[in-house]
Amino acid sequence: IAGVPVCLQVTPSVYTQEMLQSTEERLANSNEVQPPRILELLDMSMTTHHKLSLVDMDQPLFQPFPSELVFQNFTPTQTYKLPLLLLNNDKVSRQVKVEQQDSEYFHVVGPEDAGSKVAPGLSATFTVYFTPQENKDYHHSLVCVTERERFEVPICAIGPRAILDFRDEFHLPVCPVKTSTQRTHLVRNIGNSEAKFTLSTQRPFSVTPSAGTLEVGEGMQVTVDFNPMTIGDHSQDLLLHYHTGEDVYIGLYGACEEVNIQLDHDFVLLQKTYVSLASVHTVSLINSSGIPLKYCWTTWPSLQEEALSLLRFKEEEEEETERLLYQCESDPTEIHRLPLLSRALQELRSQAVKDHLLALSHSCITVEPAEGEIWPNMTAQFSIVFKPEEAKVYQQTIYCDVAGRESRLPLTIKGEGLGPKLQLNYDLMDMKNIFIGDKDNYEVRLVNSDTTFGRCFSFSPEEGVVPSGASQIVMVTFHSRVLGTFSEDLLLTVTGQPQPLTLTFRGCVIGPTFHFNISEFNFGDVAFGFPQTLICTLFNTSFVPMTFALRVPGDGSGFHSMTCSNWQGSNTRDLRANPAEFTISPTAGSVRAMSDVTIKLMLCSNTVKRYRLALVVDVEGVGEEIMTVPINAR
Ligand SMILES: *[C@@H]1O[C@H](CO)[C@@H](O)[C@H](O)[C@H]1NC(C)=O
Ligand SMILES: *[C@@H]1O[C@H](CO)[C@@H](O)[C@H](O)[C@H]1NC(C)=O
Ligand SMILES: *[C@@H]1O[C@H](CO)[C@@H](O)[C@H](O)[C@H]1NC(C)=O
Ligand SMILES: CC(=O)N[C@H]1CO[C@H](CO)[C@@H](O)[C@@H]1O
Repeated sequence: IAGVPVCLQVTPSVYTQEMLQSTEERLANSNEVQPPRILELLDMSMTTHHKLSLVDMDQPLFQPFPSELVFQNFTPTQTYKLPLLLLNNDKVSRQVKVEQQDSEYFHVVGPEDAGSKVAPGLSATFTVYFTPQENKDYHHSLVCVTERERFEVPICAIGPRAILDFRDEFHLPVCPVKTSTQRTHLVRNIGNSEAKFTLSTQRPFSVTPSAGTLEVGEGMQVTVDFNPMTIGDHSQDLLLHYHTGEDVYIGLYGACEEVNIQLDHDFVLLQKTYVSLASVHTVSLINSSGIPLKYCWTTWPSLQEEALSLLRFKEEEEEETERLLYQCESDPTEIHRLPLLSRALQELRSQAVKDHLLALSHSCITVEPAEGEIWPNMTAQFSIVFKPEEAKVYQQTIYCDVAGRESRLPLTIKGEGLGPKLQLNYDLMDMKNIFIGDKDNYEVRLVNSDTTFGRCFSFSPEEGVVPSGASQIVMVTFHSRVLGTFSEDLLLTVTGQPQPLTLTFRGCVIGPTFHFNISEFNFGDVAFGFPQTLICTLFNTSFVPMTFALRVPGDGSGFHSMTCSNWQGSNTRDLRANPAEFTISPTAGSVRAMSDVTIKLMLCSNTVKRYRLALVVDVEGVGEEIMTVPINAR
């Protein structure tokens, strides 16, 4: 950028000094020599017979001095002049001239002996005149022609400039790590133009304001903040950029140290604690500093790991979003779900950020308060609350991220959860024989409680809470619809007790018991065609009602020879019908528990023969032919 001093990285004092110099002072102070820009190489055979030169091709035969002509602090309409020396760098005499360029403001006057050769090591002196019309920047360039090349010498006239009187260096107060210090400086515009500028720097420094405008003579406060995350010396440049193009660099320096703040313990052994109960232990964070310090408990050992894990979460989230988009591409009807899902993802993310702070509050070991500030001369007390959910050993390391300490302070916590000491008052119940369909109730006394399920067992209550030292009666009901022996383990699950308690029930499910008051039906000799009836009683000796059916297998299945008076008729109707000869009353029925029923069995013989049959009893739900009673007749 035109007008920028040759040395680009200037400090405020160098800039101020340069800007306040007169054109002559500036010239007197500029001693840097830079090779000019070569515009064109010429054919030397046209101009000279010394076609060889010792000067490198990337350098012109003549070196201009100064390398750049700078006019500054000028007044319009006055004329200023600067000498331009062109030094012959070659070992032979060479010619040089300055091409006259059209310019209202710049004018070059050559030496008296213009056109003659310049001896090696000597220089031709030109004078450049500058007559400005306004107080502003001017740019121009002179073109010098030697026997070998044309090169350019820039001229610039620096108009009014703003100058902010920054110091060259800002030294910030020593800062405890992860805290911040600041320094404010009043800067004034001591230049002769309005200042429009920007200020920028890099961490751990920051600056306010980041941009501003200052009229000539006005001042404003500029504050530099120092917020180091690591101990040691820190330095950065504060870049002041003027809208006229100049950059000025101000050095920022700060030292960062740790303060004496620590936990009173780095290991805590908690009391053994019963599941569902809580124990509390206190740890202290002891200050030794005179400033308030912020702290926060976390499960991440370092900022790096924290950042990594959040990054990983973010990646997962992006993958999920990509998956959804892909899904929407393949199934456009899914698109309406997208806003919904992205909202769900957002919630998930904010939850993750929350978890980062409250990570501890979800676990069995919590710290309260999880974040806050310790005031000077105070000790922060933290309650480590241990609420085990299982009977096991818990061990966890948590970290206190506190300002004033670079690394997070670890605290290892160990605790043991104790399960409830629950006992059953018996662990085996022999139920012996149980009638099918019967309901049996048993009382289980538990010295603390909770329950589980068995196939035919039901419980009351199914679950509950047993205060320590108390007992709870659990009613176990057994109701079976199938026969057979069984041995069933009932498991009692106790919250916090790793192994369930086992209570074994065993027994045998049997059918109803019953009997008749006779051992056989003996009709003896019966007359053909004359009905004869025997009466007996069916006793139910069980505690459940019984539904029965009675029949005589082998009896005729055809038309019933009900009465002997009908006999002749029926005989003539169907002799080959093989009619039923036995009539049972009732053929089926139900006997209440501990009850009886009277059974009538009538034989109306239809054949001349000896009867050796039986009355059989079927019992519903149990089986057929559970009992047989022999029938004899002739
Ligand atoms: C920090 O707090 C403790 C406890 O209140 C106090 O004894 C100590 O003096 C404080 N530290 C300093 C440096 O004042
Ligand atoms: C801390 O305590 C010390 C001793 O009691 C006292 O001299 C000092 O002023 C206190 N500092 C603050 C910031 O309160
Ligand atoms: C069986 O019971 C029936 C009806 O109650 C009765 O008539 C009969 O005498 C009883 N028989 C015997 C052997 O007790
Ligand atoms: C074994 C038993 O108690 N059986 C009973 C069946 O029912 C009759 C009638 O009520 C009783 O007399 C029996 O004692």
